[in-house]
Amino acid sequence: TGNVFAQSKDWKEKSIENKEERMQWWKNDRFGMFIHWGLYALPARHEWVQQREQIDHDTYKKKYFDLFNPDLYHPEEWAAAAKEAGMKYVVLTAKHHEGFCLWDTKTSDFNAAKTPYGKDLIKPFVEACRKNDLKIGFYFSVIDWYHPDFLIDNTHPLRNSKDARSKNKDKNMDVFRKYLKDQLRELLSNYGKIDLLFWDFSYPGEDGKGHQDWDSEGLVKMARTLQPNIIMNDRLDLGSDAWGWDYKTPEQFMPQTSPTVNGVKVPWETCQTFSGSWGYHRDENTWKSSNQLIAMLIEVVSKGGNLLLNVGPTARGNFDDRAMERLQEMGKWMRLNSKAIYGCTEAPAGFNKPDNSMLTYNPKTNRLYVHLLQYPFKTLYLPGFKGKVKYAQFLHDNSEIKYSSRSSAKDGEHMTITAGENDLIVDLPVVKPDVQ
Ligand code: JFZ
Repeated sequence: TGNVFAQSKDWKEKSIENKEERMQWWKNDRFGMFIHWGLYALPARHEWVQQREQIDHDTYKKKYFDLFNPDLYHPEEWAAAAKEAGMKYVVLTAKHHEGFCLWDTKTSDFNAAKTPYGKDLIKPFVEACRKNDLKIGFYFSVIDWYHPDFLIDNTHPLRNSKDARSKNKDKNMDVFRKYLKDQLRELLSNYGKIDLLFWDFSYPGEDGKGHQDWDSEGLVKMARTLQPNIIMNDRLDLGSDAWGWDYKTPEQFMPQTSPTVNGVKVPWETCQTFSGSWGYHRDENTWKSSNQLIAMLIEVVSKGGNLLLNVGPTARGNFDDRAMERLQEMGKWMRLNSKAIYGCTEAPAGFNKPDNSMLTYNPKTNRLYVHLLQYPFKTLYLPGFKGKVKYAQFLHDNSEIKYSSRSSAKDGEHMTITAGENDLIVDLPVVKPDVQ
């Protein structure tokens, strides 16, 4: 059976039509975990270390591939940590720019099964996520420093080698494009349902690479064919073509307001790190505090976006304590406050936020959440409040909070309060409840 008309439709058209529906879970869930894991966990000084230090492939392989043996790799622990933090999806680097594949691929020997570890790392990861009801995403780098047909440009470890550059003329990017497709086919055929693809990344221009170099259109078409409901980010250089991506991914960057394309707000996600680099970095001393990370999550949702927060597992395969501590703190906050995150988005136009606060809003339940970044003394003003309030309460214990508005106050009430005509006046306890 099936709708013959629908089946005969152009895949691009179908992909645009289904977008709203396939994006539902993602727009609801709001909070996911990014995992950057590869050979760069061994040097432990940034995932671009091979490029930064201009290390040739053989040296890189001898030092790191030949020693890769993550004896503490238990993806159930990763999944449990994500779940406890309140995250709903996990995106793992199946392959980063270094070209090392975490799965047992037929396309290359530069993969986990050929290291001393000797096994596919993706399969147990996928199983652990499914067991924990986490949606599954693969990050896939179209930049590949390992493949011999990848034309050397400025993103490459050998960018300054005249000898290496001179070999560009003998390279065939057709072979490379086929390689990408063969890898994608494996990833999207051998591990069951995959919910999300994070493409990374295009840099069109002189000495750059863009959609023609990757055959982005062919990649998207293949993904849609193998996994009809998969959702994808926007890093394949497909411009504003609506079939080419589902959401925007500003990088370690908090937009002032929701990003737009042709004047229309689009789904967006900011990916962020704990400490700056994405791969495990032993000596980085720039870790954000748990409170900063919680505020970041609130801010993202208050602007209608998603947060993909990154962990870089160590070369042994575990999350280090600094990461675990932050995930646990976020989980603690989420246990009491996740209602103000899941299913929420920015407040409707006309709702102004009080000083030192952020607003999130659930359009289904029609609830407005006021996040007090700094607890005010006794009185909270919601200026020019447009809504009608039925009830106000704290989120952590559902205890009632009294409120009034000037228009409802009788003469003489609120004598000492100077409030605008429609301001909502909320009476908070002087002592801040002892929760985050
Ligand atoms: C890329 C990677 O190079 C990096 O290692 C990490 O994986 C990150 C998530 O993605 O970095 C980017 C990609 C895109 C932009 C900036 C950094 N961008 O569009 O500005």
